[in-house]
Amino acid sequence: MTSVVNERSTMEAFGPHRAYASGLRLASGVEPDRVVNTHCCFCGQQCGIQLKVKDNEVVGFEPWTDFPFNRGMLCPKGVKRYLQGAHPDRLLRAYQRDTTASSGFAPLAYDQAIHRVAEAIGRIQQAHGDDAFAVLTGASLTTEKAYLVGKFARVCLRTANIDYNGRLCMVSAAAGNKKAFGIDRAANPWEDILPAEVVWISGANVAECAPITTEYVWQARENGARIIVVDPRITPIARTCDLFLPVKPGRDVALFNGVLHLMITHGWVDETFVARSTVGFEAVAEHVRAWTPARTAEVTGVPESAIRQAAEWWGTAQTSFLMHARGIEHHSHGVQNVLGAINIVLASGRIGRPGCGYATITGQGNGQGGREHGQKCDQLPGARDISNPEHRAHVARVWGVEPESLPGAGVDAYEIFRKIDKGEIRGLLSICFNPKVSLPDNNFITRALEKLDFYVAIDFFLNETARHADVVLPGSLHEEDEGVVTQVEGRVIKINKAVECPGDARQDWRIIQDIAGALGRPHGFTFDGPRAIFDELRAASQGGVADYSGITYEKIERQFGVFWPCPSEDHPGTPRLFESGSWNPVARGTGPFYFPDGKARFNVAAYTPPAEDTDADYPLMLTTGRVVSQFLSGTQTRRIGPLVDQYPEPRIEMHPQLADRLAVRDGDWVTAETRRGDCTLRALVVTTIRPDTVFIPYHWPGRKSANQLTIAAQDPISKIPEYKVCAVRLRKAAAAPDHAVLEPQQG
Ligand SMILES: Nc1nc2c(c(=O)[nH]1)N[C@H]1C(S)=C(S)[C@@H](COP(=O)(O)OP(=O)(O)OC[C@H]3O[C@@H](n4cnc5c(=O)[nH]c(N)nc54)[C@H](O)[C@@H]3O)O[C@H]1N2
Ligand SMILES: Nc1nc2c(c(=O)[nH]1)N[C@H]1C(S)=C(S)[C@@H](COP(=O)(O)OP(=O)(O)OC[C@H]3O[C@@H](n4cnc5c(=O)[nH]c(N)nc54)[C@H](O)[C@@H]3O)O[C@H]1N2
Ligand code: SF4
Ligand SMILES: [Mo]
Repeated sequence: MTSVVNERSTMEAFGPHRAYASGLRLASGVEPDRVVNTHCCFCGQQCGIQLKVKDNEVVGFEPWTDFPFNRGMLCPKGVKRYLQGAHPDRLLRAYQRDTTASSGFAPLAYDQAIHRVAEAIGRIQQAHGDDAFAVLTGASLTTEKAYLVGKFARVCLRTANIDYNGRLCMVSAAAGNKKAFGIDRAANPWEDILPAEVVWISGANVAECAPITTEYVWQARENGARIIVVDPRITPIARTCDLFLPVKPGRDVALFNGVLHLMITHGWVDETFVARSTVGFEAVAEHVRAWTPARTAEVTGVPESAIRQAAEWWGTAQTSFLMHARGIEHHSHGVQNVLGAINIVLASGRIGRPGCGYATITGQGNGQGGREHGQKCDQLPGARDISNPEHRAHVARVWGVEPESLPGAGVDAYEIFRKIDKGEIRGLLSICFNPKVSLPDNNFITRALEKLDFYVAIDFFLNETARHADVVLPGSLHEEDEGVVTQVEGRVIKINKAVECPGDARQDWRIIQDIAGALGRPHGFTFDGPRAIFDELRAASQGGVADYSGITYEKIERQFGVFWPCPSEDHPGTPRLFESGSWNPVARGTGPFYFPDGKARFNVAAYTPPAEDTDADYPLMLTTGRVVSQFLSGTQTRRIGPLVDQYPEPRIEMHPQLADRLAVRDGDWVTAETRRGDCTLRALVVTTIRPDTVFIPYHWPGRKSANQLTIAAQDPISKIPEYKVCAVRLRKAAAAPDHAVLEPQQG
């Protein structure tokens, strides 16, 4: 099914967006009734923002200068985020699939829709078993919602098959951090960036994707720090760095191993720290012996002199901060890349002190909190392990069920689609996820969606995946509910409600509870609001690594957030992990790391080439990612006119040398082709990318979707997809593609 609920209003969003933006009811200068302190609904920076509200409508914003992380600063998305609520595409009713209706959907009373969902779940589970119904969720949800959906899957549906969109995002970093430190959280608050002598940034387009972090990096530079950036593209942050390493996509672990090799040969390893606080160094030292500068340069494509310079700056610094993001994590060996990064941090001994830090940059708004409390297929609240009997017993006690009744680990989000394809999973509930756009090789995802016996989607817009649904339930916008999220530093903060849900739309947690009620299994799903859910979550997380038990809504307001772990109400929270003496529920040895002996682990980080390397047929590397004005699958930001204006359509970024070889000029139509599919877009010719690599942002659906091209290879440990490298070939397109007709003129 390709039609949409509201064809005309969708056209308004994608077509004449300038008219939409200027014809808005929300003219600036409207006097608000009140102002609500809350946070931006988009990325993991979770900037503090004040929403101006008039008559149950968000009409604008003001900077919230007191909030310490961003001190009033916002990026273009934060400035325009208030516009989405009034969009005519907002789902105000429930709908059901109806092939006789011109839109493909017919409205349905909310209660009837809930009963249809419950009836379908019952029917599918009875015929095919509990695991035949799967749940896909998202890390833009508040922690309360994420917790509730995890509990709903395990206790109400009794299905093992729940997973979330953080599978596409944070899982390589999480797996690497757990292997090395026993905990998965940014090790330091961002203020620790400021006194660092060296800031190392690998695979993170900081200025476009973590915009506030740029300010911290620049302040460190003002203080004299040297900035090292590793990326196949000279991103905006790289334009102001001291050393740029233009790595070939998919080779970062080789680079880290090469740096460690030089640290060892030059005596730049902190041997006291290594001996006292770590285990496993010898095996890693042995492994990196082979990573000579010459071999490292050959594999990574980075000049040997630059590798030596980076190793020297890193090796001899007194303070430092290393950060990375999806550029090194979105790989079939993403966990190895992360372990390679952690190895050079541990060898330096610079962690757990002011100015000495390490972090993976969280992506989604609640990318951190959303991966701690049970929407991951192998996890229970408190970052507990679903296959650990003690962990199961604790959570079962809080939930008032028998531990044996809890299902075991399910499969990852992509595997859920493979099981749908094979007919093993017959029904699906999705909330806060748009896999038809965001999963790799997405023509396969589309085919799988059409095989489902029953699919229900909960969203506030009819996203591209939801267009395949049998029932669509109208969920809540960020500003229509309260709850906590955990931002990039590990700081738990509070989203405050600004307006009521319009029409038949409901807060997501109510919808989940309504389904549980209609299934006749309301036990544990009768909360009267997020606060009550949070109180149970605190108990469920108590004693776990991600211990939230001492966090209260009031304490968050008082302290501008509370860093977890926070084991009791009189505990202030833990801004900096791995400080000696800090509270730690796991370590019983002398060190501060989250293993029983208190020591961190070095892990051998092995290099393997990308799953699909270049060859004569597909001679170039394709990498994908983001632009500043668009967010994820674009469901929200493609409906905000001024953001669409900034970057109206995806383009294929390529170097002039490559463009010359193809006889392509900037703005020409170019077809990119991989073994999965093809995609025709305009060229963006820039000198800031490796000549052997092309880049496409992925925020668009259909024939403009980069994920028609990407490969569904996954990391064997984290199961993250390899979005950041596959083999591609390009040719100048003979004609403009069909989708060009609907597009605004360039310029
Ligand atoms: N504007 C905007 N901001 C966002 C988002 C958004 O959609 N739009 N999404 C949020 C989310 S969920 C996430 S996960 C983060 C993502 O934040 P980032 O990870 O910073 O963003 P990406 O564009 O995915 O990729 C980062 C960089 O990796 C580089 N890269 C590609 N391949 C490699 C490689 O093999 N090695 C190295 N070293 N670098 C490589 C790319 O050139 C790119 O500059 O952003 C968050 N913030
Ligand atoms: N090629 C390529 N693909 C990628 C990536 C890449 O770099 N390259 N990056 C990957 C990464 S890091 C990520 S995080 C994923 C993201 O991929 P997705 O999670 O699929 O993308 P979103 O756009 O966040 O989709 C979330 C949906 O949730 C809805 N939503 C948001 N907030 C709420 C809420 O509070 N309640 C409800 N009910 N719905 C809500 C939105 O309207 C949207 O429809 O994409 C991945 N895909
Ligand atoms: S998108 Fe991220 S950086 Fe931009 S305002 Fe929102 S939270 Fe801040
Ligand atoms: Mo992400």
